[in-house]
Amino acid sequence: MKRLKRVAAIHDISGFGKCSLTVALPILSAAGIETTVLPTAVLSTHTGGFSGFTYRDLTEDMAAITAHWKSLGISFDAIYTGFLGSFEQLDLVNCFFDEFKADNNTILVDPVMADNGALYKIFSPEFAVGMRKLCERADIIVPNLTEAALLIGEKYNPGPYTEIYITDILKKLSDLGPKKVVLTGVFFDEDQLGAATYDAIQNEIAYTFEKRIPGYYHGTGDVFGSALLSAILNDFSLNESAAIAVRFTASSIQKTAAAGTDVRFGVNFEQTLPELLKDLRLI
Ligand code: PXL
Repeated sequence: MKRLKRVAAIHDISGFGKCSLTVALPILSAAGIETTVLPTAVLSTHTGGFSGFTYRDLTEDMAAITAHWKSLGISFDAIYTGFLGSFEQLDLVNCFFDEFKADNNTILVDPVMADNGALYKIFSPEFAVGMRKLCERADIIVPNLTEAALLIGEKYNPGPYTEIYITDILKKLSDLGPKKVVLTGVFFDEDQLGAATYDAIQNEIAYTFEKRIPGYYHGTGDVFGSALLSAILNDFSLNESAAIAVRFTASSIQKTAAAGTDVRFGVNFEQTLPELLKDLRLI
């Protein structure tokens, strides 16, 4: 029996409204990956559409948690960062990379900060600059098109896109540092939606699409990122991993839409996990 691969997942815990650690932990665990969690904040709900949410910033705990893990001599096969709760946390995550980055592990940064052409209300434009610095150190980044525009300092384009446009964005994102880029929210026509991947070492661009389901479902970026990392750590190539993650996310949204669930509540990834495990050839 081989040892389990281990991920450090650095995201918030939003108690209600499935996203961040409440999806990363179950998805990665189901995919046979040991998941160590470094919570960045504890909220009663995510910030996308609920008013009056509570917010406990855990910035003060992060350095001590990092130091304790270092003292234990543990290592990680991947470091997966998502929603960061404060500007200072960008520096703390940089320090985490200093401590735990190795030649044989992968840093995956999901630069969670914006969607639909706008920065999330709780973030300042300086946060986007700091997030760019974090992306420079990543092996893989997973921005949506709004985040991509902020990272490369271009105006947001709402689409539909062309291959020429997407190729340009992918290459500019990779020029920041990461050798692998997965761009989400890509579509060439209104009926489909998916992701584009760029592997700068192989000089390979690939696309993967599923039928678009109307509506804006919260937490889908985290469902996608967690499934992507699950596939990468199960030794699938970048474009195979993106295809698996697009399928998993679309199928989770489809079940949620069929049930008529409030789009703020998160998607039904739970009953889609068997499909993911089949795609990963784990069952
Ligand atoms: O899914 C991204 C995300 C994660 N965590 C929190 C959020 C959001 C998006 O709005 O508010 C707290």
